[in-house]
Amino acid sequence: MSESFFKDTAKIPFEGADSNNPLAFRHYDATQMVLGKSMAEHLRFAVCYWHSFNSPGADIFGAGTYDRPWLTEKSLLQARTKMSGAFEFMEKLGVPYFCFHDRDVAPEGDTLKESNENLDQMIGMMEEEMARTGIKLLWGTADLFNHPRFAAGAATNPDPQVFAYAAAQVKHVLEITHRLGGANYVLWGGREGYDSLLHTDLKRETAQLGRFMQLVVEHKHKIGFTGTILIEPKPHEPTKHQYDYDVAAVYAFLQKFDLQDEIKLNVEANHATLAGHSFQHEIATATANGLLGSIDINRGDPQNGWDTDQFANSVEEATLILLEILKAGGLGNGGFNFDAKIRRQSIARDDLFHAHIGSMDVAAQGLLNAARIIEDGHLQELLDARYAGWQGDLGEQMLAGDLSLQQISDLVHSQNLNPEPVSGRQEMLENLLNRYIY
Ligand code: XUL
Ligand code: CO
Repeated sequence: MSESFFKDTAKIPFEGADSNNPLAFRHYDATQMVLGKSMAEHLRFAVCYWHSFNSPGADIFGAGTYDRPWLTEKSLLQARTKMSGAFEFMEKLGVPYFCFHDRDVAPEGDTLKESNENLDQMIGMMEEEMARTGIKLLWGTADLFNHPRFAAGAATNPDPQVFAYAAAQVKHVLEITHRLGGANYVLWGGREGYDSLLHTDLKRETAQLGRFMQLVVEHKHKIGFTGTILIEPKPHEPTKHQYDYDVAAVYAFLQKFDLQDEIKLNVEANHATLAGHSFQHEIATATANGLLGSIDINRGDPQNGWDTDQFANSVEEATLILLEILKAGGLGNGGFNFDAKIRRQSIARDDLFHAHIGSMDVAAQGLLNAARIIEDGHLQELLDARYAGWQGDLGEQMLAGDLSLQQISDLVHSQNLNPEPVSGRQEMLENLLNRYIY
């Protein structure tokens, strides 16, 4: 390994809730067992390459602010310095996984062939770093949104050559993800949407997107990749409207193209709130349909409406999402990817550590709280009691399709059914939830 970049920070220890050391975990103890699995196995944290190592800290009004010496030029030399910094960071943080786009790790060349050659060189180094540290790949993905050729979309571009170029790019990154033993492959519809319907054939573009997804799935099987293909819904930004709007829209899309058994979802917190949903809602909708694959953990800002991608810091939200995840039996192949960026003024090298430590602790608190809720079983008992009527003959027969609308109507009249309203008890339940949140 080359010269240390994060030399002032040592390996982050677990010190427990009483610790005053800001560079220690207070709740995330990788080896602590919770409901029969270690915290590390439940949470499967992944550091994201793009926000943490590729972003210079620029915003639309100003230049980069971060101390990232590997971003001064686009060269393989700098890509190597960046990669050793990235693995040093991940090793010191103690995360088991990472995620990357092709263009995060190697500079784009003048042709796709040249870009692939650059990438292959960096994947060689990545394999060595993965072997040295034991850190694994949660998912790989292709950047189909940065280059001007993708301004009008990748798969949904009006020019079939752009579709073909994007397909060739995804083929290569899917194969690399397979070679690295990646657990998943993510498709985020970066610019798969529109800015104006005046120049957009929506029907044609969504058909293009469906065919593109089918091609990816076909190739996955051809090469024997056993990871999961994931779509990451987002309602807008960068385009005015993205076709993968939210979990429900993607579910309909998957069914239309007969992909519901092939593709799952990577659900992101700030994308959920951009769509007018809570993160909990999006995860619950995904688990209800057997579609939860992985999550991108972050948060928006309640006072403004864009994708601020801040580090998650709400214990209550973490508790609610972990409750959904635990009830669904866990994330399986998925994990918690930090699709989050430190603020533009956070220019000290250790700010990256503080950001990740905080969110990892919050997720650990959420896990412990959710496990207590499940072990107590009280919330579940109240939920079961609310629907208990459906266990009776009437409920079962109606759902099983044994009764027609005529028969149901006859039954209501003959038995003189006159159901009484019952309290929903929302405030009592909210108070109960708060008793588990530490
Ligand atoms: C953008 C976003 C992406 C995907 C990967 O909002 O979330 O970083 O996670 O392409
Ligand atoms: Co994301």
